[in-house]
Amino acid sequence: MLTIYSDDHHLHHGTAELIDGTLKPCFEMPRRADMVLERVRKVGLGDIAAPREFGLDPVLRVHDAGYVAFLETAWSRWSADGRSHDALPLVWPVRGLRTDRKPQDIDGLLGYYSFDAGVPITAGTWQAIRSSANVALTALDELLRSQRSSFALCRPPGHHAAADYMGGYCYFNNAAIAAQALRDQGAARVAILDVDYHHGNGTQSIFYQRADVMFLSLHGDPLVEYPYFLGHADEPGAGEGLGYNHNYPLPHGTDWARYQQALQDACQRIADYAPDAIVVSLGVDTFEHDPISRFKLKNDDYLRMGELIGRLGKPTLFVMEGGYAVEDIGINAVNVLSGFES
Ligand code: Q9C
Ligand code: ZN
Repeated sequence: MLTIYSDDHHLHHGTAELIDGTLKPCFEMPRRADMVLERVRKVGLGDIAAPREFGLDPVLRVHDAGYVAFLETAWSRWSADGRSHDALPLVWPVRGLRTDRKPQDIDGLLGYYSFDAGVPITAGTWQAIRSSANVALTALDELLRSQRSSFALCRPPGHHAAADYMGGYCYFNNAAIAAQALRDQGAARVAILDVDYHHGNGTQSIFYQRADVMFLSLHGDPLVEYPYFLGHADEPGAGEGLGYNHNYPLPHGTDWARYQQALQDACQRIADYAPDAIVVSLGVDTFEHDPISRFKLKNDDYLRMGELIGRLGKPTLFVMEGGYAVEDIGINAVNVLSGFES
C-alpha cells in the first residue's frame, strides 16, 4: 500500500494542553507521525511519496471561507501583540450568547471558530494543516489510480473539525475534504468509517444532511467521553441525510469482542449502501494503553480490524486521525493496513 507523507507536520508543535486541571505537554505531538512512518518503513508496507499541492479549492468545498481566512491569519494577528506563546481560545458563545456579531479581535475569533481549547495555533500551524489536507488529497488521487487502497499519513488529525470550527487537535477535516473530493470526481456514494476512539463530530456535522456521504462512527459513549456534545445513537441524520448517519457509542472498557460486533454491524451497513469508495478515519486511540482513552484493544486486534474492512472489497482511503500511545501507534496503525491487505 502506498503511503503519502510530508515532514511539514513538524511545523505544528503545540506546547501544552489543559488536562486534569493542569498544563501538560500536548499529547498530539510530531513524534506520533514519525513513529507511524518508521513502522511503514520497517514492515515494508509499500512506497512512501510526498504530497502534491491542491490549493484551497478542495478545502473550501468543505470549510467556511471565513474560517479558512481566520486560520490563515490567526498566528500573525495573535503574535502582532508581541505574544510568542501558542494562540489558544478561552471563551465560547454558548446558550444565549450571540454569534450573529463576529468579534474583530483575535482573542474573540479564537473562541468564535472553536469548540474547545485543544487547538494551539503556532507559527507553523497554517502550513502544517494545509500540508495535511494535501496529504489526504494526494492519497485520494493515488487511490483512484490503484482502485484498491492508499494511506494518508495526516498530521494534524481532522475529524473533530467542522465546517467552521476547530477543536480536539483538529483544524482542517482531512477525511471530509477527501470524501467531498471523491464526490466531485465522480463517485456517487462515499462511506466514511470513523474508528478513532472519539466521536467524529466534525465529520458528522459536515455530512449530516446528506445521503451521498454516509457517516459511521464507533467511539466512547459521549455521556462519559469527549467530545460529550455529539455522537449518541439517536443521531440518524436529517432531511435528505436521514438514515445516513450511524453512531455506535461504546462503554469504557470495550474490548475487541465487544468492538468487533459494532464494527461488523457498521460494515454490513456499508455493504448495503454500496459506496463507490470508503474513507476510513483511522485513529488508534482505542488501544489498551492509550494515555487519554478507555478502550482495551490490543496490538493484534488491529490486524482483525483491517481484515474486516478489507472484506468489503471497496477502494479504501485510510486517513490518520488520533492515537497517543506513541510507542505503539505505528504498530497499531500499520497493523490495520496490513490486515486490510491480507
Ligand atoms: N480526558 C483526536 O483523537 N481531550 N482528538 C480529551 C481526555 C481532547 C482527541 C480529554 C481529545 C481530542 C483526533
Ligand atoms: Zn481520538
